[in-house]
Amino acid sequence: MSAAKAPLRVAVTGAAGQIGYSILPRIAAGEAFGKDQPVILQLLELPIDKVQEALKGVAMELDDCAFPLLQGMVLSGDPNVAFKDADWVLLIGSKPRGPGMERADLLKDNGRIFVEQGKAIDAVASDDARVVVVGNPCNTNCMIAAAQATRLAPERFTAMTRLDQNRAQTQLAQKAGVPVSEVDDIIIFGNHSPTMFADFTNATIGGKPAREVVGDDAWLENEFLPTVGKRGAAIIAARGLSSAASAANAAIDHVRSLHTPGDDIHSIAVRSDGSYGFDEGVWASVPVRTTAPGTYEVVREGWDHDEFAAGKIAATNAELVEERETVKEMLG
Ligand code: NAX
Repeated sequence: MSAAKAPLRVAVTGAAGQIGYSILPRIAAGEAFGKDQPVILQLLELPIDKVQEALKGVAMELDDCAFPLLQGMVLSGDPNVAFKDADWVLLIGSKPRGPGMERADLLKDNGRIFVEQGKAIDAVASDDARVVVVGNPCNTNCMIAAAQATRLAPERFTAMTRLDQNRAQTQLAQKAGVPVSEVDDIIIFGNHSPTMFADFTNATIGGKPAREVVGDDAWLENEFLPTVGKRGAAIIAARGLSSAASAANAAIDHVRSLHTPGDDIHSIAVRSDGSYGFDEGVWASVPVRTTAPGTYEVVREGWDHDEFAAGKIAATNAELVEERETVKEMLG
């Protein structure tokens, strides 16, 4: 029998929030890192008594699940404690956009959180740490955190667009009347915002071009794209709360895909090297393949873009460049 694996230290911020509540039991059950990989959860929440008390309640429930892989928990209001020696850091916690709040204000408010947390990652996380940003605006927050953590290569910082990919996959499957497993190569390009481009032009359904199977370009351009891009708002309108179970599920998919080398191609926002026309240095979603646990390569072959697709990519790139400009004082 092989020796038991050493536990991975997994830090999660916003651990008493909606997504935290959905994701923690799944990590502890082995869904992200494997059924033979023990974990220690290092949970960060705001240093406010009521919130820390709620975090204790979450930890009590995790205890009550008696997960064999859960080898310990650290609860803290201090990122320098929660990120200590962390192998993976999931940055989920951030401030929600309030009524009447401008996107630029949200960028700046949340940007400050990611400056502080990026510094703490730089100071105390494992040399081999991987950082996944879910808290919005996640692409630019990821850029801010990476800018502070110069000890770690920026390629170790990724942001989540997997929920958008999953949403797009289901919309195409439902339109074609096939199971989701028939839909392949649907990749999100650009920002996690309504400007994202869910690239139906290269997707396939049952091995055939999605465009050919759907046979309705007007639907793809005028209904499919806005449905995927504005799905978060539609969930809020219907549920009265933002997506949580599906967001946690997508974060599990993101981490599992990034932790598991293989031929699968998935959407992740990574530091742009200029591929697909994105400005170098913004965090843009592109197709990636995992080459070693936590390490990816951008897939460059196979995704050709016509004029329509190139226009969509240019628009989402322009938004990412503008966001970078808005937070430029946080990047030093
Ligand atoms: P909640 O408001 O339920 O939970 C957020 C938690 O973060 C709260 O418990 C809060 O106390 C905590 N928090 C705030 N500032 C913190 C800090 N500085 N350090 C540690 N904890 C802090 O939000 P939830 O629904 O869990 O969503 C979390 C984030 O995910 C939001 O920013 C949201 O916009 C973002 N999302 C991102 C998605 C994506 O696809 N990338 C989709 C889902 C979600 O909307």
